[in-house]
Amino acid sequence: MIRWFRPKEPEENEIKAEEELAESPRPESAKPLAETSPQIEAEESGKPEPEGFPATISEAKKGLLHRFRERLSRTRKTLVDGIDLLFAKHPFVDEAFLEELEELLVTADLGVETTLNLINAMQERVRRRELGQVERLKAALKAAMLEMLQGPPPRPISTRPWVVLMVGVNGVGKTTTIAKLAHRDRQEGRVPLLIAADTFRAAAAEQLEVWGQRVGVPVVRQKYGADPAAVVFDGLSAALSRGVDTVYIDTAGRLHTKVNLMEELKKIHRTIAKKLPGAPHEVMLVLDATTGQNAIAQARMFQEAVGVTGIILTKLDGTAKGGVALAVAHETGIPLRFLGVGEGLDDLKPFDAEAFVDAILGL
Ligand SMILES: Nc1nc2c(ncn2[C@@H]2O[C@H](COP(=O)(O)OP(=O)(O)O)[C@@H](O)[C@H]2O)c(=O)[nH]1
Ligand SMILES: [Mg+2]
Repeated sequence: MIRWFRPKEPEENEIKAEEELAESPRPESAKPLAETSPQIEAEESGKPEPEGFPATISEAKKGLLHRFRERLSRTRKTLVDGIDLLFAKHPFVDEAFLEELEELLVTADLGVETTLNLINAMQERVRRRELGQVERLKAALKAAMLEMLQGPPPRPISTRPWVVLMVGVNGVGKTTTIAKLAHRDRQEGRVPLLIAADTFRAAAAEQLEVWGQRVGVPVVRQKYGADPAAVVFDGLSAALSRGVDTVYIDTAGRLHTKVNLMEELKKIHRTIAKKLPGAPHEVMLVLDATTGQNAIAQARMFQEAVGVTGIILTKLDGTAKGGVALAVAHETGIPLRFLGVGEGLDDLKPFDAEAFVDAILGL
């Protein structure tokens, strides 16, 4: 069953969707849309950018960055207040200081292995007495953290349809994150389609449908209890015939039947590859930051079963456990792709190592 959801203003969005699919230049008749977009206006008129226009864009970016930092405030508070306290207690950054810093990093859920790695990176500089001030210590921590977060850049969306298989245990935010990704696609001019392959819970497909309605994208589903691989097969047929740009496949995450879940995911994976050679283009593992170190165990389990290519860490808002991002990246070697910082459609941020480290260290 395919349900096509119309966005609130069907006409305008429909024009947009057609345009987004077409590779030919924007038709004249579509001009009304351009009038609402300062960027298109500036390009089409050939006039120099109006004064103040770049400021508007950077203002918007600043606003987003500000919100991102706000959402990470609990992790930042733990680290920054903790570091300040260490400086108040110790006259020098020495071994005793580092021992306490180690404890602090573990408290912010960086995990033992990742913490030790960071502390080792700092030790040499302590010997050279390079870290006497709080700003220097933070700069050294930042450099060591950035090194840990180095990974391959995300694969650009290079083929149509670009198929993303979303995996993760129950409650981590898979369905919500799919809605956020679809919303992002629409904003960037791509046409997504969603497949409800979590047929295990009756409410799961409905939840995806509600999101589909809200975002204005089609959702392919079957009845409760259907074979998820069959739903995926149907969904991909619809995606191909419709010529959409991106496909997000929502899957079940019940953990108490771990073996079955992994077998089911493998079967879904095989079905996708058979139907569309080269797909899935991303296997995206969703992890909940509030679960702390358990997230790493989950990553290993899914990695073994279906070969994860990217991680989305959710619920970084309102937790002091944001350091788990470093542990996950460092201990699994799987690159972080996006961070979830709230329940709203706009609360998903592409992972930017520097912005993240600055936000948690208060730089
Ligand atoms: N605070 C917060 N809540 C989130 C975030 N992502 C998802 N959630 C919430 O987590 C709950 C479970 O999400 P859901 O998408 O149903 O998880 P699923 O079982 O993996 O599909 C929902 O209440 C979401 O609103 C996030 O980044 N921040
Ligand atoms: Mg779900």
